[in-house]
Amino acid sequence: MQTYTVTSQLALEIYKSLVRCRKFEEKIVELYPEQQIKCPTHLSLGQEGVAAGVCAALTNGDKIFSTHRCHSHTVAKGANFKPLMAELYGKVTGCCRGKGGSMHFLAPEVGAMGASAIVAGSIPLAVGAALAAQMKGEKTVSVAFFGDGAVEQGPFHESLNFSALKKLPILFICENNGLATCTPISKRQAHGNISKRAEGYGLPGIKVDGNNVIEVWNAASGAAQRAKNGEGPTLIEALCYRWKEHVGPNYDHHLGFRTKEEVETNIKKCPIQRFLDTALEKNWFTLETAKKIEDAIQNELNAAVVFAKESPFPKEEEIFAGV
Ligand SMILES: Cc1ncc(C[n+]2csc(CCOP(=O)(O)OP(=O)(O)O)c2C)c(N)n1
Ligand SMILES: [Mg+2]
Repeated sequence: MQTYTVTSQLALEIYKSLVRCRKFEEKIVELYPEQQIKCPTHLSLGQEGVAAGVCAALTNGDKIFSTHRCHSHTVAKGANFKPLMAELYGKVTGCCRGKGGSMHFLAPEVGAMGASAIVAGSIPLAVGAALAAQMKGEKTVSVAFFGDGAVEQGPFHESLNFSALKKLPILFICENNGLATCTPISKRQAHGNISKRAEGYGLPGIKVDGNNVIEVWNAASGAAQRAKNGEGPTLIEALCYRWKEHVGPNYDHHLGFRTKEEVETNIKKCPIQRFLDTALEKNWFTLETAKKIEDAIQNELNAAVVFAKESPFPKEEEIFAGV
């Protein structure tokens, strides 16, 4: 695999992206108990390295498609906080005019084309976008984000087969957090080696450490280059860890399928802290710059919360519009 060079500018962009993902969801954890956000929210706290690493390898014209766990993907692709936060509050200023909620984020102006809560449901949409780009002769890629649970669904297999056959410009990004709801992968698949499945369909499969943002970015950069060169799709399996419960702002070790110690050990492997340590060590930027980025993002987020809370709900007469 080719190794790309990280510039200071890229490192700053990645750090900004990581912190935007993290702070957006930390804000949800803080606000959820107020019970003004009514929709269920699947948080990707701990998994941000995958979203930020992949999206850093993409251009604005590249398109991503996401899942029920779509916050970080949409934020990392460059979405404005305000319509996302308003969507969580069910407000008319939300990205789906308040009717989609947490599982249906989108920001088409930056290439975040939407999310489906049907497991594996958005993979074929990404394939369709890749086919359209190929037919139009556009030099863009399409990205399907999905979880390890989606690998057990038919659309995953059909999508890999068709994309490899047609050499479509698409990246299949599996966020393997080892869980589908509360069921570990060892109880669902005879072997959980997801990147290996690519071989059977005739495309490359790469396994990366999702806590290592640079490794994710590097693999995605190579795959995007390959796709844009007309060489076809790549499957990237990024190993990651979901810190919070399947859906909601709390921890879930009391349910008995994983221990508190396991969760704590994995939180210590935080992708953001790891990236910051590397960035400081390599002098990509200073701690002072990192703090300035964090403060600016906090202000942007606070303004989004005010915007969301002050925005009106959709009017009753538009209840059936756009659904
Ligand atoms: C077709 C379908 N079956 C079942 C569900 C219920 N469901 C929602 S999320 C989920 C688990 C998905 O696991 P995974 O794909 O690994 O994503 P993760 O939640 O770990 O990010 C299930 C079974 C659904 N939404 N769609
Ligand atoms: Mg999973």
